Amino acid sequence: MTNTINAKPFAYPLPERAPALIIIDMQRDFVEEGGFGSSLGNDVTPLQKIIPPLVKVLHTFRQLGLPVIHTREAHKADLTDCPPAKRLRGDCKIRIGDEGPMGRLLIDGEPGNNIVSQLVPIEGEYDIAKPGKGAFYATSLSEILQKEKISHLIFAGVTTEVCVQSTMREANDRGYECLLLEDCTDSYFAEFKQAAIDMIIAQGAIVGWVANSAEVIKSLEEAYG
Ligand code: C5J
Repeated sequence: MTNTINAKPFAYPLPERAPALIIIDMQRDFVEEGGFGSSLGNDVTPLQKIIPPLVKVLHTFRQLGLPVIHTREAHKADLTDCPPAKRLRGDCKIRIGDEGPMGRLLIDGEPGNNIVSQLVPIEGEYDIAKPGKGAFYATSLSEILQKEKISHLIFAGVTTEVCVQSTMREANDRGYECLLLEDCTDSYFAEFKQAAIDMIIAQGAIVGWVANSAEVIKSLEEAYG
């Protein structure tokens, strides 16, 4: 019998070679006070509720020895990879590259650019710094997925309608079977999260599937444990 995950809009088939977990931008810049998210005027605290379920999913991937990829939205210190159009957009108190309470905003290597302590990558996991919203643009993600022979991607992270959805759409266009963990992704705007989820699963999973982390953990343990 083929293993599946109970998902929306219908069951997500699990491949023989296990899926990878791709955790988008769970960096302090987006989920802690004083980072890029709060510089845009957002309340970042609601996003922190996804950390406990995501820790459980990450633990399952690690226990089962399955691939894990972390991304960070990060620019070079000299900002040569940050188009002025991106840096100047937004009604910000401080902008990308400016000094904030956690170092320079969205700059690789600054304290605010670190993944939150509960989800820090360990040896053997990929940690991709990405200058765009989508994780395929100007990164080695395609090469990593091809090298690891990965066909299925399980998504988590922030924010649902920006970097998560951009990357899911890029992955979907490249032929990957994508599933979003509903309780392990969040937005500063609850209605945007819901709209992104609705768009992803519309028209018979036009971009991919959505499932709860408990269902995903149960199915992964059955299939690969
Ligand atoms: C944003 C992201 N929202 N990681 N970045 O600017 O979604």
